[in-house]
Amino acid sequence: MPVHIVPAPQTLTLGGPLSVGVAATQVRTLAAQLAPWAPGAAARLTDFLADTAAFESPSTLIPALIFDDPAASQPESAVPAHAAPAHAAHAVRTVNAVRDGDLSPEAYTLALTNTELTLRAADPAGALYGVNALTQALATADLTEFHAESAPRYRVRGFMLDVARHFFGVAEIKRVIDIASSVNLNRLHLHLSDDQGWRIEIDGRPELTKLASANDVDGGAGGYLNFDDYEEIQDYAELYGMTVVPEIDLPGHTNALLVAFPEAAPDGKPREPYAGIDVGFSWVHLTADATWQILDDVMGSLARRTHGDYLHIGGDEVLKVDRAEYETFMTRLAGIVEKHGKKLAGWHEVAGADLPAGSQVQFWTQQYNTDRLAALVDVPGIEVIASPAPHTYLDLKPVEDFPLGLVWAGLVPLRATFDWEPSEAVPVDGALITGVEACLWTETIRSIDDITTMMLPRIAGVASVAWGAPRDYASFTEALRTLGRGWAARGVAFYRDPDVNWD
Ligand code: TNX
Repeated sequence: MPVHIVPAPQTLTLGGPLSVGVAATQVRTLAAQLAPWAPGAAARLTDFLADTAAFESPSTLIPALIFDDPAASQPESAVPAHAAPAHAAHAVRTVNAVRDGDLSPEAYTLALTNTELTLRAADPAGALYGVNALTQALATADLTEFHAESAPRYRVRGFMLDVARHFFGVAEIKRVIDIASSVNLNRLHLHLSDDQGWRIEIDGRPELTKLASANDVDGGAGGYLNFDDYEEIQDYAELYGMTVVPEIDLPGHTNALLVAFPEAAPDGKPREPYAGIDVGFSWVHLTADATWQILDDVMGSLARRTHGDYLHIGGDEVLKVDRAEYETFMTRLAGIVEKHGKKLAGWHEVAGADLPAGSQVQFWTQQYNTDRLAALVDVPGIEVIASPAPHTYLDLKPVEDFPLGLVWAGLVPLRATFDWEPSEAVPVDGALITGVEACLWTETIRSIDDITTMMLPRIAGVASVAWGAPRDYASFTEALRTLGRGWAARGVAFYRDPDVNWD
């Protein structure tokens, strides 16, 4: 079997049979070469070694890796040949990680021959993606010599996690970052507020977390990210090449906000915590001073504490508000985001408001409010992020009788996440599309196992489209088969989609 990698590189040239392997000491050497300029790539290699050393039968799972005593860092000549499978008794002669300014941002090349292993990248992200490819290649049965050249099609490659319907904290979010960054995604969009709960500490507005976070869809304990948590998540995400985009959903999906601040409600009346999964029943008073003082504080706090350029202001499913009043509200909110020095992202209903250059409109469904999308082509500097539900909503069931997930936009089996073209699935001029994002809403998702079951393997399909990987479904499912062995060995829950020949 030749090499199968997800997301697949645009160019993959296969050479002759491989008579060598890569020794664990050499992986450590590679990590040491990467550490000064690509710490995330180095960390991923170190984790990979620690992980695989703990496997029950490491040389079956990672056939091209020659194991040695992890405690000793010996010269490669001292690598004990008996630890290696027959075809890889000898280690490759040299390993090189090269920072190569001629490559484009986030691109990598990776070559393994009978004499050398060479990884090239211009930046830390490219190095990480090269490492992602390397760890998959080493796990391939009957690996051959190969040379891979790869660069992303879309600049924005995202994953959204809803921590509002069910709360997930630092530990779970880090696991999500591990998975998303392993398929070369570079944006983590956190849905931080909804009817059921408010999930982020805000300077000067302690009521939000004190009064409106201790609830979830099941009426459970909920929770929120404090300032330190948020910082820790951003730092971890950045190490692995991901930027956090925080979302505060406005003006709808705001029951929790109104629990904390009834003065921002259209009728000024107190609200109870909400544990159901209906949408469209809540919105803030669109013009009251109380509303705008709160929103200025919220956006200001979030802007100061967010490392990335974007704040996501939601804007979806505001079903009972007059369209013109909604657009006036969104235009004013865009001004507040701009005042606090950030760019705006919003669900596609925000098309129609006055959006500054650089704003990102996130398309999610053909079912609502698509009439203003075609006109986006006339908005200077506007960008579109493609999240069409039938292809990217990982909270939708993959098959009818699945225990988790929703079905409102149909089923999303593995193939639907891989086999689609953004410029066809989104009703805008394809030239406006700068990104693709997978979304995991958590109405029915209650644990990290639920999260990984919905992400794996389907996130690899969306990531392949975002990367612009060649459309070879057979190679894709072969790569997943190899990855699946690793998930099983690590005890990671995943869905065994019938399209993959899982072991
Ligand atoms: C639609 S997508 C929503 C969410 C739900 C999701 C469930 C979007 C912008 N709004 O409120 O959680 O469907 O799939």
